[in-house]
Amino acid sequence: MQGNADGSHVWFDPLGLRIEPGQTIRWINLDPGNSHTATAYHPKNFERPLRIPEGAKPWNSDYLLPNESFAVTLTVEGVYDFYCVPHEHAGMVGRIIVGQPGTSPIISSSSQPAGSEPLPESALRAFPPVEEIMRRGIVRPA
Ligand SMILES: [Cu+2]
Repeated sequence: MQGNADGSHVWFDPLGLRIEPGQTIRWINLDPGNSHTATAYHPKNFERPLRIPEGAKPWNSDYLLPNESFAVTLTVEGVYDFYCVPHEHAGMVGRIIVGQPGTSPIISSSSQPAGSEPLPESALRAFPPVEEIMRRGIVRPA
């Protein structure tokens, strides 16, 4: 988690990452001036659309102060999209692929659960393409 000095720009770095099943991801807030979250898109997190594999456990780091960190171990294969609660509209989102992308909700473009708040355009634009993550393994912000 990163941000510039006046807080006008915030981001995840890397914003796309490919891992093997069973590996652990750790987010560290390296932004000295802001709190951030790493929150899975899942109905259990504020009734957001499902954008992690069926059967995978959602996570929500809650607010991390500077230098705090949060980790999850991901075992179910597929594509996981996550966001920062206060900065989703600033496009602060990220994507992890565990193993093969398979038939994840974002791939099969299943319909939105009723009552869920759709993603803002700024967030949708920020996800690196699945093919790019598969090809490069890691995608850093431009
Ligand atoms: Cu943030």
